[in-house]
Amino acid sequence: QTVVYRKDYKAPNHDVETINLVFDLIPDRTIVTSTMHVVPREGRESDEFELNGESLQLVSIKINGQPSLTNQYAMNAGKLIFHSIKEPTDIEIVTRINPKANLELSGLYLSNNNFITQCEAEGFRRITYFPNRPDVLAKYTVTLHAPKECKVLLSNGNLVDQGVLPDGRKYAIWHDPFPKPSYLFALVAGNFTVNEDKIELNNDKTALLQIYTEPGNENKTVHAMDCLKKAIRWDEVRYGLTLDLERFMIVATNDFNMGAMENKGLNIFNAKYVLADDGVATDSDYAAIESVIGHEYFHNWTGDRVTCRDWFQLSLKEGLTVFREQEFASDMLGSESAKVVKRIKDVRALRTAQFPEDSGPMAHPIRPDSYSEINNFYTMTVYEKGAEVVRMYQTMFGKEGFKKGLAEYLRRYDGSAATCDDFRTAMAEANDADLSQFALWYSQAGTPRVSVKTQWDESKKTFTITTRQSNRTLPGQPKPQPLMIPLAVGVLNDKGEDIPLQLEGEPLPVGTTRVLLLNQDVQTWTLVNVDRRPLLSLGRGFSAPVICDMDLTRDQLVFLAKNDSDLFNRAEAFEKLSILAIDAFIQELRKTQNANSLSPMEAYLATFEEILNDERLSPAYRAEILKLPSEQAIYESQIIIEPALIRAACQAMQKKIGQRLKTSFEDKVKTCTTEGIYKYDPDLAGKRALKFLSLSYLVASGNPKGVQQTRNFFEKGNNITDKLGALSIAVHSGLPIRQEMLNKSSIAWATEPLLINKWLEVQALATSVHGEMPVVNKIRSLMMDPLFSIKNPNNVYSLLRTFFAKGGPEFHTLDGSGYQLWIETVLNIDSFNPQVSARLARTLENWRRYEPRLSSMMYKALRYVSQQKNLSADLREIVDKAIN
Ligand code: DPP
Ligand code: ZN
Repeated sequence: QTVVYRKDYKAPNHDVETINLVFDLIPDRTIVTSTMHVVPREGRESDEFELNGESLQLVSIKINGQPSLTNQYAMNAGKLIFHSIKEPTDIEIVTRINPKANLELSGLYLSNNNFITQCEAEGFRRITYFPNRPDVLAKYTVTLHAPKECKVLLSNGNLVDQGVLPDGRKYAIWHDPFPKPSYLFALVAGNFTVNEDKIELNNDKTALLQIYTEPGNENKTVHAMDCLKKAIRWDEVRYGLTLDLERFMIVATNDFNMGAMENKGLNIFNAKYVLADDGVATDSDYAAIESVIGHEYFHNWTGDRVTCRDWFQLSLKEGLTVFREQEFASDMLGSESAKVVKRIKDVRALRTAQFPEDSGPMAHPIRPDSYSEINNFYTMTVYEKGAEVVRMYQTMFGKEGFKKGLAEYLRRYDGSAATCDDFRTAMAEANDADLSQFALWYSQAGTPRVSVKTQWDESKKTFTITTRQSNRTLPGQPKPQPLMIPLAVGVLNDKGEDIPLQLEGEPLPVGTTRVLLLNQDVQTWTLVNVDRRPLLSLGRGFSAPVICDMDLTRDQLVFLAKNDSDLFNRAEAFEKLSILAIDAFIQELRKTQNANSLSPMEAYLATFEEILNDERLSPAYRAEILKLPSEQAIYESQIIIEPALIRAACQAMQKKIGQRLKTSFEDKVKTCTTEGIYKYDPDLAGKRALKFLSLSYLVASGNPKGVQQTRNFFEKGNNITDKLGALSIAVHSGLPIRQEMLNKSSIAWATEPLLINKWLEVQALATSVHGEMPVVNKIRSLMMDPLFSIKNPNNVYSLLRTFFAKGGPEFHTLDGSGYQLWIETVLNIDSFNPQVSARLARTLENWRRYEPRLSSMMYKALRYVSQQKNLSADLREIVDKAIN
C-alpha cells in the first residue's frame, strides 16, 4: 500500500490560473471538456505538469488548440504527466465518465436521478484530469448542458447565463470569482424546489440565499434558512467576516457519505442536516442542523478563502471551523446553563469517541504525519481534538486576543493555501506570545495525562497544587515532550464557596477561576490566604483536551457535585460518582451474577435525588447530568471491556434508581410534559429531555404507569421527539408493546427517508428478549427489508454502524454471529463504497481492549478481512493498522 508522508511535501511546478469546464450531463456517459490555462511557477523543480485521474475515459487532449502528440505526455498509475510545460499553455482535455455507475459517491454521481458532486478530498480526479491537490487554486467557469427535464442547474459562484440550446437541452453558465482548490468544486443538476430569502450584509450589499431540496420538502427548510441567516450574522458580529458572494446556495441530498460539504457558494448537505419539521426532526436534529449549517457556512472563510496547503493540514480548516461552529451554537443559546449543557455534550462526545481513537491503532496527531487514504483521516481527532486545540488559544488569549489572531491569519493568507504552523504563528505574533512549545499539540498523538496533587498547610494558610504531565509513548514516535496546557482551576472552601485565588508573590487575589499554564513535566503553584479546608475544582469548563487524574474520595465528589460553582465541573464530579457506582455493580455482578441483590451507594442516590429536584438547575442541565454514562464512556473507565457485564450493571442501576426515586421521576414526567403545538426551543427541548430521562428510569424499574405513558407519548405525541423518544424506550427496554409500535411506525414513516433512518437506528439499539429472535438476526432481516438499501450511507450508518458501535452485548455475542455480520457487510460495501466500508470497519479496531473470548474473535474477523484480495485502499489501511 502506498503511504504519503507529510515530510515529502513539494510545491507544484505549475499553477492553473483558470479552468473552463463544460459538462454534457447524461447519466451513464457524461462528457467533460476542461480547458486550463497553465502557468509555470518561478523556481519550479521541473517542467513536468502532473495531473491526477481516476475512473476516467480519456477522449482527447489539445495543447494550445492543437491535438497533442503522444510523446508530449505519459499516463501511468492514475497520473497524466505532460513532460514539458515551460510557457503559459492552454490545455484542453476531454473525458467521459459514468455518474450512474458511481456508487462510491465521490466525484459526480446520481442521487434519485439528480446529478450531485462530492470532491473532498480527492473526488475531482474522478471528474477530469487535474492537479487534484489543495494548493492548486484556479478560477472556475462552468457550463452545464442537461436534458430539458433538468429543472435546476447549479455550480459555484455567480450565474452568468442560462437558456435553451438549439437541440432543446438546457444550459447554464456559472463563474466563481474566487480562486479555489478543486476539492471545493461542485455541480448540481436535476429536479429540485427552492426556498429563497435575502439578507442585508454589513457592507450594505444584499445576498440571495437559496435552499434546494427534492420536491415535497419545501416546507422543511424554514429552520435551516433561519440558521443560515443567524450564521451569516454571527460571523459578521463576532469576527467581522462578511459573506463575499451575491448568492449562497445549499442543496440537500439523501445519498451522501459525510455530513455536509462547504463547496464555495454551493454547500451540499446530507438531507438530515437540512430538513426539519415537527414530523421528521427531533430536538437534537434541530440543534445538529444549526451546528452543521453554521459549520459549512463558516468554512467560507476558514477553509475556502484560506485553504489547506496539503491534506496533512486538514485540521487547519476543520479544527478551526468546528471551534467556530461550537462558539456559534453556544452564542445562540440564551442562558449560561444552556451553554454548559452544550459543552458537556461536546466533551462527552470527545471522550467517548476521540479518546479511544487516540489510544488505539488509528491514533494520530491532529496534523498526521502520514496516511494511505486521506478519507480515513476525517476523524474525531482532526475535527474534535483539533477544535479543542484551537479553543486553547482562546483560553490563553481571551476572546479578543483570539479574534486578533484569526484576523491576522486571514489577512496573511487570504486567497492562498496555508499550514497549521502558519495559523499558530499568526496567533502568536498577534498576541506577542511565544507558542513554539504549543506546536507539540500538532505533532504528538495520544491523550495527555495530568496528575494533580494538592496540599493544604493549615498553619501557613497555603494550598499547594502540584501537576505532573505524563504523556503516553506511542510506538515509532519520539518520547513525548511536556505540552503547554492551560488548566482552569477554582478552589472551594469547606462551605462550598469559591475562594479568591492569590498566588504566592501576588499583591491581591485574581478572580475565583484562573488558568494555570503548564509547560513542564512537574510544576507547583502555591495559593496563599487559604484559611479553611480547600478542595480543588480542576479543569473547569474542560480547558484542555487532557485526562486529569486527581484522587478524590467519594465524599469529595459528592461535595463537588453539589457545590461547584462551575456547572461543567459539577457534571464532571457527578459523572465520576456514577462511574464509581456502576463500577461497584460490575464488581459485584462478577462475583454473584445476581442483579437483584445489588444496591447503589446511598450517597450517590441522595446526590442524584437532590440534583433531580433542584429547580434552580434547568431541566436541560438536569437531564444531561443525570443520564447514566453511556456504555462507551464506561468502556473507557475499564481496563478490560466486558460488554455483557457492563450492560447488566447499567440496567441494574437504572432499575434501582427508578425504583428508589419513583415519585420524583413521576413528578418530572408530569411537570415536563410540554403542551400545545410543537416548537423547537432549547428550553422546551430540555423539558422533553428530562421527561424522557425520567420515563426511561421508570420503565427500567418495571413501573406499569411508565409503560402506559410510553405508549401514550408514542400514540398521541404531536412531534417526532415524543414519538421517537417513546419508541426508543420501548425497544431498548424490550417492552412487549414494542413490536406493535415498530409496525405502526414502519407504515407511517415508510415514505420519509429521514424517519426510516431513525426507525433503523432504534432497532440497532434493541435489547434481545428471552425466547425471541436475537438482535443480530433481526438486523439481518431488516437488511432484507425493502425500506433498507445497502447502497445508501445513511441507512448503513443508522442500522449497521450503530449496531456495531453501540450494540454492546447484542453485537459482541459469544457465538461470533455479530462479527460474522460485520465481515459480510464490510466486504460487501467495500466492493462499491470504500469510504463507507472503512468507516464501518473502524468499529472493531479497539479489539485488544475486550475480554479475551471476544477479542480473539474480533482479531480473527479483522484478519479474515485483511487476507482478502482487492480490498480498497481505505479498508486495507484500517484493518492492517488494527491487526499490526
Ligand atoms: N469538509 C467537510 C466538512 O467537514 C467534510 N465533509 O465540513
Ligand atoms: Zn468541516
